[in-house]
Amino acid sequence: MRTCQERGIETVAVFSEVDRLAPHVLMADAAVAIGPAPAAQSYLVIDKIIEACRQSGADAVHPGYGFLSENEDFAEACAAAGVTFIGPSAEAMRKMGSKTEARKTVSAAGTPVVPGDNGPGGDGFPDAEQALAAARRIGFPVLLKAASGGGGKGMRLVTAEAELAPAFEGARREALSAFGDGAIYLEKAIQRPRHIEIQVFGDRHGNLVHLGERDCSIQRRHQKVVEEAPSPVVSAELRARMGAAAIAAARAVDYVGAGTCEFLLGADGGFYFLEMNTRLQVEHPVTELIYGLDLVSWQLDVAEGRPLPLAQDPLDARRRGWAIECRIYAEDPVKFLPSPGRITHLRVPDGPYIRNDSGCYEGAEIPVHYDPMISKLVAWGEDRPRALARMRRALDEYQVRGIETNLPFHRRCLRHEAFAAGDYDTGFIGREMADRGGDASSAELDAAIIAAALDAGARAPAQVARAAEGSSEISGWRRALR
Ligand code: MV4
Repeated sequence: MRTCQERGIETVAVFSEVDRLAPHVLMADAAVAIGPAPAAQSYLVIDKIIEACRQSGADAVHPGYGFLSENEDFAEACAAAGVTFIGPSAEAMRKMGSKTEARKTVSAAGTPVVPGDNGPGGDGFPDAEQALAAARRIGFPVLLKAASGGGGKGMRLVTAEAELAPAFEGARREALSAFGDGAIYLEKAIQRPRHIEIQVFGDRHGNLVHLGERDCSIQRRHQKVVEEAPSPVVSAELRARMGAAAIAAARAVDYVGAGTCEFLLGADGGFYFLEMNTRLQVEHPVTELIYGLDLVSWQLDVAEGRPLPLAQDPLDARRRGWAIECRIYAEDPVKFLPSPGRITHLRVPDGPYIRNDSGCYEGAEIPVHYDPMISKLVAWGEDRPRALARMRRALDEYQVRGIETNLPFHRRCLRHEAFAAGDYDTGFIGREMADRGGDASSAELDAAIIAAALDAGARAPAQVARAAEGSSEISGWRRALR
């Protein structure tokens, strides 16, 4: 919506009953109610979104990150209604939506995929017996994966022959209930991988470029928590090879718009295509910051039929510095359980090269119905140590009261020796951060702030008093302590 405002384009929000006062509704020029809080009765109902377009006269839809953003039926419904879907073709989404189809398509284009077996018919194994025979050929450990999967659902690690049959049945049941498709295929399990994804962009004139990688290895239960660009372990030479592999994968489906190719990077330096996300992703700001670009603006350019604003060489020349994103979740920092409720106090960090993409404000009610992410805090620096120092400072500035957040987790993670050294993989949180969520509870943090203020006051009472005098910037607790 900010990008649209800058370009002189009017915006329309859609909202459910609990989102009447959500930031996106307040920001839009107009808003249309689409039903009750459960997404299945509002944000996921294709006909309601199309009807909102008709009512408001919207000529394009930006599908965001979740909900219908990778739904090919929605893209087709938009086309049928004469509304531009800001994204790739329904056909590209369909091919990449099936993991077995994607593996087949991109490996034919020369993109390396994890060694594995899609099954006798190319779309999963009919039974555990045939899967076992394939697993013996590939070599243990193997992963059973759902053909319609993603996000780890319907995925099982199998380390020995005897485990395969029960794991196969479990994976099939889970995949069937989650995706309505029980097709299961096999991959060799890559040990301690890093999750490296490549941002790609295509236009309707056959141009395709990449915008480097993001390292998203800091995850918990397949939910990303910290992302950075570039990756601490990707050299310019590896970036060029992974970029070329991602472009080849995108070209194989005539990709148009913003997309991301996910790769596993093994400890031995080998990389393997996992899947392609056919949308702009949550973590795109880290890419925007190191390239100095607005990727939503690029999406609008492409949707309007314009060529990509920059070719590969000038893009490569723009890269500068380092960016880190911390996803701030409304959740208990130790147990990682959602913590909905009202935000009674909010102080958002600020200062040079800090960006806070937020979905909330002081007084806002965090609903139970949706993803508990309340903001994305992003910091840029000339190099990684400076980006890290800036993020640590910003995290210390961030105050949220009324709900629990994972801020203590982030404060501890960003100070962890291995993270600071760039030495981490997808198992980092489970191994290094499992014991406790963060550095302190919010009560302990309050106590520390008060102790520090008392200490500062004891050492230099005159300066503290002078600073507090008539200053609107001095916060309440400091004034109270005078
Ligand atoms: C893998 C893997 C190791 N080997 N595939 C997890 C979600 C889905 N997108 C793919 N996932 C994985 N696939 C092979 N052949 C390890 C994971 C994985 C993972 C990947 C990226 C980020 C975090 C992860 C956490 C656990 C497992």
